[in-house]
Amino acid sequence: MRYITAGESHGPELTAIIEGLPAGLPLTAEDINFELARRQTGYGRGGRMLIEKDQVRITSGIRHGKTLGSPVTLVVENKDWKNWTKVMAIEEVPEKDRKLRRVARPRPGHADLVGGMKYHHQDLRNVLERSSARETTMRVAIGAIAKKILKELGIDVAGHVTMLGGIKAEIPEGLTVKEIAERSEASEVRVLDPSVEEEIKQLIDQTKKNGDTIGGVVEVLVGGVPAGLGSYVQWDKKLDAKIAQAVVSINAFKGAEFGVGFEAGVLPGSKVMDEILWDEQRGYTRRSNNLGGFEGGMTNGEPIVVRGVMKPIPTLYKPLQSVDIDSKEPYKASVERSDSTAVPAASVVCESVVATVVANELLEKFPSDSFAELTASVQAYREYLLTY
Ligand code: EPS
Repeated sequence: MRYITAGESHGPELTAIIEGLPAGLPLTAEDINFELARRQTGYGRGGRMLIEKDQVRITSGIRHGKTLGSPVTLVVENKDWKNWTKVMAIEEVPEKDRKLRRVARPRPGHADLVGGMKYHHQDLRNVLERSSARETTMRVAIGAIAKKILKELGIDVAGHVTMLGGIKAEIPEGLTVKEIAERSEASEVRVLDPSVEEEIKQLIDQTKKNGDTIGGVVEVLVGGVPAGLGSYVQWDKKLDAKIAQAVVSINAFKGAEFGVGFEAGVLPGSKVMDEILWDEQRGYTRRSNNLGGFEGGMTNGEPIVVRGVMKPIPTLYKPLQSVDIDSKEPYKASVERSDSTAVPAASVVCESVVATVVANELLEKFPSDSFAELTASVQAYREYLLTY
C-alpha cells in the first residue's frame, strides 16, 4: 500500500491517493468522516476549526460500499477557500494582488525561512501553506481506512494524551486498548485521568491569554497485533523504526519512544526485559510490556505502545524575534491565526499514522488482492502461532 497527499491549507481542497488496498474491504465516507471529526475536536484549537467541517468525497476505488482494488482517491474541500480565492488563486493574478497576505517575516520554529531559502520563494506563504498541519487531515482520512482493515482483523487502536504543557495525566492500570480509546474519547483533552482535565484546560486558557502555545506527549496503543510483524534482518525492515518515522513525520513532532522508552537507559535489565510466559489459550505472552510490544524490530504479540512528543505550535500571538527577508532588519515574526495547542488532535493524527504503518505491514507480510484472502491468511497465521 502506498499513498500520497496533496493540498495547500487555504487552497481549494486536500487530496489523497491510496494504492494497494485489497478489493472487497467494506468502506464508506462515514467511516472516514467519523475520524475526520475526531481530529477537529480538542480544547485549545483556534478559529479555523469553526470554519471547517471536514467531509470526505471519495472519487475512485470504491463501488457499492467496497474497495475495488484500484487506487482510492479522497478529497476534502477547504471551506475557508472562499475567503482566499485571490490570495491562493491558481491562475496568474494582476500585479496589485500578488502581494496580498504575503509573508516576509518567518516564524521561528516553523518551516517558513528554510523552506523559502530552499525553494527560492520570496513569499513565505508558498511554504507555510503546505507545511501547515492542515495536511494531517488527509493522513487521518487514510488512517481511517487503515483502522478499518485493522478492526476487521481484530486489532484495536487507541490514542490519548499523557502530558500537556507539563501537566502529566496518570494512566490507570489494567485498561484494555478498547477501554483506553473510550476514556480518551470522553475527555476534551483526551486524557485518561479526569482529575487533571480542568487544570489542563485552565493552562490552555492562560497560555492563549499570554499569546503563547504549549506542546505535550501523546501515546498510541495497538492491541491484538500478531507476533512477527517487521523483521530484524535489515535496518529498514524494523517495524518500530517505521512507526518512529511515521510519528516524527507528524507536524511539530520531535521524537518517539516505545514502552518505557528513554527510561530504558536508566533502568537495569531486570526491570526492562519482559519475562516470557506460555499457556495453551494464548500461546506465548510476556509478564510485562516494558518494550512496548517490540523485540528485534518485530512485534512480540503484546500491544504496541508508542509515544510521540509535540513541540508547541510555532505561531505565537506574541511573536518572537525574526528578520524581514526583504530588508534584513530585525522584526517580530508574522502572526497567523493559530491554535494554542493541538496536542489532543495530534493524538488522533498519531493513531492514524501508526494504524497506517501497521496495516501496511500486514499487507506486506500477507500480500492479498482481496480482503477475504488477507483475513484468511492472518487467521491461519494466528493459528500457526498457537502451535509454535
Ligand atoms: C495551522 C494554522 C491554523 C490551524 C491549522 C494549522 O490554520 P489557519 O491558519 O487556517 O487558521 O488551524 O490547522 C488546520 C487548519 C487543521 O485542519 O488542523 C498551521 O499553520 O500549521
